[in-house]
Amino acid sequence: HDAETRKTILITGATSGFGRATVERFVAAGWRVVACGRRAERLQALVDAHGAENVHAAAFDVRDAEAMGAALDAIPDAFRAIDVLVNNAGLALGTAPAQRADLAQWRQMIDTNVTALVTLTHALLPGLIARRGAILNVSSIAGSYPYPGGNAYGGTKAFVTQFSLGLRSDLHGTGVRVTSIEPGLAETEFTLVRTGGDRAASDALYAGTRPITAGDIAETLWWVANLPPHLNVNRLEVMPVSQSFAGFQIHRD
Ligand code: NDP
Ligand code: 8X3
Repeated sequence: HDAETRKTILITGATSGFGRATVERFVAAGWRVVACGRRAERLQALVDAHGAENVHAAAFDVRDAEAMGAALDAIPDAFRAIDVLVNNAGLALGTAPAQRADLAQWRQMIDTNVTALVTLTHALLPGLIARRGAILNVSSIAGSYPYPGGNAYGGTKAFVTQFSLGLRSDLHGTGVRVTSIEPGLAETEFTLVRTGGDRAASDALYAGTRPITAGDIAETLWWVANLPPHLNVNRLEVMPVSQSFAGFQIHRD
């Protein structure tokens, strides 16, 4: 791959699930990748597997704005011209109804899925505009369809989707593309995290369902990022065939 024509992508949440699969997909196609996440040893494993000329590890907690700024400042020159930002780091915590939910978990979801996402986007926007780049935000079907126990998580993802559409309006004429990717049931570490490490609960959710895989979403992000420059996918909702809609609940006295 010619050094002058190689593109660079920054991916948050690169230590697991969608993010890690997306690192693999873009590296395989010759892109430079800035891989972000808290678990530094997992980022180092990506560097070891693909080479320091292809992957730069940026280990930081996205909720820590100072750490984020320091990590961005420390990006080596070869990786600084970021063409695509994938805002993927995120989590759900808990499935309890709002009246029994843990406020600290709500705040962690908002800090991670919303505040960190806008902070990183704000920091990278000038460069993305200069390069006519792209922003790919990982939202969720939970932002469009409420379900019991989805409360604050769904709220954060509704924000991600609407923020993405608003970015499109503001970036009108800049050539910057913005997409809200809205996956449904996908097997990653998502449910392990949501349940506080309950492997049996995670396995039970996905059992027999043929869920979306991390590779499926990596391939989707690859497709969106590599469309001809005159095309923008505004929103993209993806479900496994095994998932669909059902009705409202009705309370009777
Ligand atoms: P995983 O749990 O497998 O991956 C989540 C990633 O987010 C990890 O790499 C984790 O890295 C990173 N992350 C979480 N908190 C922080 C933090 N404070 N600072 C830095 N990085 C953080 O789940 P998925 O791959 O499924 O999730 C990726 C995105 O997809 C999320 O935004 C999720 O909401 C969304 N999504 C998931 C669906 C699913 O069913 N799986 C469906 C729809 C959307 P580390 O822990 O190393 O920091
Ligand atoms: C993850 C999908 O339906 O579990 O965002 O909330 S769902």
